[in-house]
Amino acid sequence: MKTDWYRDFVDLKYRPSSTDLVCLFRFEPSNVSRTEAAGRIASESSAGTWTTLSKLPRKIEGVMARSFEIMGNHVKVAYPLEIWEPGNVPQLLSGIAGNIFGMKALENLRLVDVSLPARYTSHFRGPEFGIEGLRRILKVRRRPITGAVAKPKIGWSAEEHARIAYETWVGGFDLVKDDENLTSASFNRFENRVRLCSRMRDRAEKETGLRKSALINITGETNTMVGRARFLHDHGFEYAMIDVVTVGFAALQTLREICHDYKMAIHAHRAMHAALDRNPEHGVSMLVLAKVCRMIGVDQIHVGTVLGKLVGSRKEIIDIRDGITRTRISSRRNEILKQNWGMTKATLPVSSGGLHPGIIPDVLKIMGNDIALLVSGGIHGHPSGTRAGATAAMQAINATMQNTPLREYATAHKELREALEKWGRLRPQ
Ligand code: CAP
Ligand code: MG
Repeated sequence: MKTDWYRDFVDLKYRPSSTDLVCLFRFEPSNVSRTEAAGRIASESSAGTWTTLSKLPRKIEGVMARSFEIMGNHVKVAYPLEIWEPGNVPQLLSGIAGNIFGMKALENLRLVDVSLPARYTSHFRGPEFGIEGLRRILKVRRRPITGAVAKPKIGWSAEEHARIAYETWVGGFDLVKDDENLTSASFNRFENRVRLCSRMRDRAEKETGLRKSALINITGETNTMVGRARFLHDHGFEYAMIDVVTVGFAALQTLREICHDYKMAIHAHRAMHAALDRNPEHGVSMLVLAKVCRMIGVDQIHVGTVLGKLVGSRKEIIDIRDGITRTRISSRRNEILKQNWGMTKATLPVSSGGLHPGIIPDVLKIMGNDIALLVSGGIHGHPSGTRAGATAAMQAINATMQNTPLREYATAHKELREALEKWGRLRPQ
């Protein structure tokens, strides 16, 4: 007697419709055939269970996912749109990134990419501003947007923090950013920091004649974040920073609505992403996480640097960059699915982690100018201090945009010269 119906979820003749949501998985079966493994993935992530049932009405066929293309260890699965509740990211992930990752029949499983149909993405706002809008806020036309995190990560008082912010701004940077693990500490209360930074921002804007802003971390319990976003808005800040993986996508969706009401942009820090995506054989790729964040509507998100201190290959980072900035993406066998973002705005990629003036030209060569560069240790570690460090990084950007080698530019620019003397073209590990 047939005891399971996994193979009913494999249909190699099926061609997905324009409303199907399609996932690309890489899988390694442990004790079953490839075909059965592919069936199990589609089954457990849609309508199936481990055994045949005494009652299985015909209509269930309409809610079953189908593994429709098996290519070695890769499989494409098509999901009917009807099974996804409009505007519910946690529900989507409970399906396509849920129980399937714990199946004994699989040694490893990787959700490589998801193709989100227009009828699904249309229930989300997408970014409020997009890259163009962010550039308008800061009045920065062509060059990369620049920012720095106060370092050490935590320990400064709110007063000291605001002072570091001021030095960063007058050194030439557009943004200062909180670190991912700084929210509200006894020694640096969120409200104090916001108040003091807003005063320093006004002063820096007056002195430089340029727009300055901050990415202040509101991460916390959802209602706390709502209050903090309002507090930032009341102090004239255009952004709220959220650690999007640790707060969870439900909370991010709530905050996206709040930020819409306040016309604020969301800066997405991705702390904890590597717990999900670092093992290339298993887990959820950063590309998927970043696409989900674009769909919900973060305006900027960390994507990596290629050359800095944190993991991320060039190919992976370029694919993420394209996935969050382009309107149309074509499929690439076993690597990328096609995607049409329609009216969804672009999310600005943020490169951060171990950057300093000496490697800025290489990063820009890979990433292009439509990025935010966060240079933190790489300015606060400058021999002449934070302000000179920010100036040196801006000089490195100017040199790169003029196609002038850094060494040559440094002869007339002392800050850059000092930075190069300390770090050269070091690639931090
Ligand atoms: C960078 C950073 C960022 C990481 C995040 C840090 O500091 O503030 O959080 O870049 O990684 O804490 O390491 P430095 P990613 O500039 O001093 O290295 O962008 O890869 O998500
Ligand atoms: Mg950090």
